[in-house]
Amino acid sequence: TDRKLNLSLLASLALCTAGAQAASPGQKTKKGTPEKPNVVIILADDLGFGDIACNGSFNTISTPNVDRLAAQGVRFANAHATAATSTPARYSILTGEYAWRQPGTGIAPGDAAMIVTPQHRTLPEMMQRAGYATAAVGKWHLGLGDKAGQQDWNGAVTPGLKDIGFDYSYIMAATADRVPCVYIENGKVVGLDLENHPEDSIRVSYSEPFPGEPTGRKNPELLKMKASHGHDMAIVNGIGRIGYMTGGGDALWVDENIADTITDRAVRFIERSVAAQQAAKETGTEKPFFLYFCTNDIHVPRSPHERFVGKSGMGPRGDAILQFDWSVGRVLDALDSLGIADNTLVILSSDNGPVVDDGYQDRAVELLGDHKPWGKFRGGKYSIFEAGTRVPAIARWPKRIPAGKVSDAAASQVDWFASLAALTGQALSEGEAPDSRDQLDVWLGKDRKKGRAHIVENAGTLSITVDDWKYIAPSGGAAKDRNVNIELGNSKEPQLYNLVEDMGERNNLAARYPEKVAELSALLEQVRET
Ligand code: NG6
Ligand code: CA
Repeated sequence: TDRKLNLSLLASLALCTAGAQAASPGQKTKKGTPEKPNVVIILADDLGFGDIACNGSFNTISTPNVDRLAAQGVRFANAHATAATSTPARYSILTGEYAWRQPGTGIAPGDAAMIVTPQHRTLPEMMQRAGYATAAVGKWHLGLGDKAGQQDWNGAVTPGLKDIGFDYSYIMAATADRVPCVYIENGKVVGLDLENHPEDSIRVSYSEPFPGEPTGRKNPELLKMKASHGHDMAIVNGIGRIGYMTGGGDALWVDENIADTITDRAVRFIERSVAAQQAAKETGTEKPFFLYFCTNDIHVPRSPHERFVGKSGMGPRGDAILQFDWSVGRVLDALDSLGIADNTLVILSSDNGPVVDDGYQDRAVELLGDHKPWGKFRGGKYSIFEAGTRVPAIARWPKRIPAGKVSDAAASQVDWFASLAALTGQALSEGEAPDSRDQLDVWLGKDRKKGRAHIVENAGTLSITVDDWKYIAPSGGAAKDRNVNIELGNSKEPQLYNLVEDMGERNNLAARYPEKVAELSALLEQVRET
């Protein structure tokens, strides 16, 4: 029977991976044309499953806006990023492909060349095909330009986001802890005035310090927040960063204002899009909009605006969660006041799981108290254990999604591409979004039990989960990252967990159920090879 099961599993896998998939007809209106709601993705950074109140943390954190979204939509209990760090997780969202298929998709430096390139077929391009106006705002972390280290930060940073499907972009190149510490709007650094201040010319290096410039390593006395590990190169705004830079002048960001600045740009894009829709109504040419809004919160360095400081009782990490929630509230309020909330699909999630000390002395560990960023799961950011990729996820579309439901369906961010294609009636061509599946029923909260056939997670190794069972492939990596105090889940032995009986992944059942291990490792091999 095991062999039979094995074969039927493989057969069903073959079925669901066979060739290019035709998009399902999607949501049809009575006239038979697909519905095209506005779509807003809000992607948090490093926000853990347990970091939002509605996921069971009401006693330790307050996230009223996120909770409101959940109460008006469907909240996912088993949704996953495809990877336990940012760059690969975001790669999968935008390309519909598992990042582990492509070399060079690990955590990117701030001077990386584009990782999602103009050659890729991307989610925003597909949305443009469907007639959407598209924008990316906030954290990017997928590289810019076509040569690493060769970007012209003082001129046009190109190729850039407009070449992969975003009509408008207002981004941070990588992360807040990586240089260059400037905003880039449509390929140009914002606020750089080289005519009057040629000395502000920006230079960036990830190998050599610039002579005469202070660094976190040499000049700790200049720091307002000290590093706990790494983050000892350039000093910008009194904070040590990864990588060296000089110049920037007034274009340099102030960490305390990042949430305000980027949330503002997100809201302005929504307002502009709605104004354009109204103007185009007469001619019947109005475009829905697609906004990919990536917050900087709650990534390090956590430096929330002073109005959040001290408000969570957990120090900057908790305060940054409050700030994230505020950003969510501003977007929701904008949708309400423009009268478009009812026909806007909002999907909220996080790029990977939580980390407490990620390299700065911000007292996150000391002040954590009873708060459990990872919920009931083991591990965290960087880990192949569940907390690495099991992330908060909420979808709201009042017109179509039932309110206040919880979904246990197996869901993955890699499916946003094919599901949104199905929604908007776009066929996917051969090789487009190869790992993405039409899981629209899951993301619209109709299927709240089953979901996709399997979940593949990616950290130092790969894991695959089918129904109750999770298999982690053996690997030689470290069992624990001592700097961040996270169990990475690597082991030279195969691991098998029953996530229903043991969601904390404590009892490795691999030795007891060798057939299950064989079945799941064969399935993982099959996924690897397709
Ligand atoms: C690590 C950084 C960490 C964070 C992470 C990327 C050090 C010591 N640690 O290398 O602070 O920036 O990269 O996080 O430099 S992610 O969420 O963008 O993937
Ligand atoms: Ca992240």
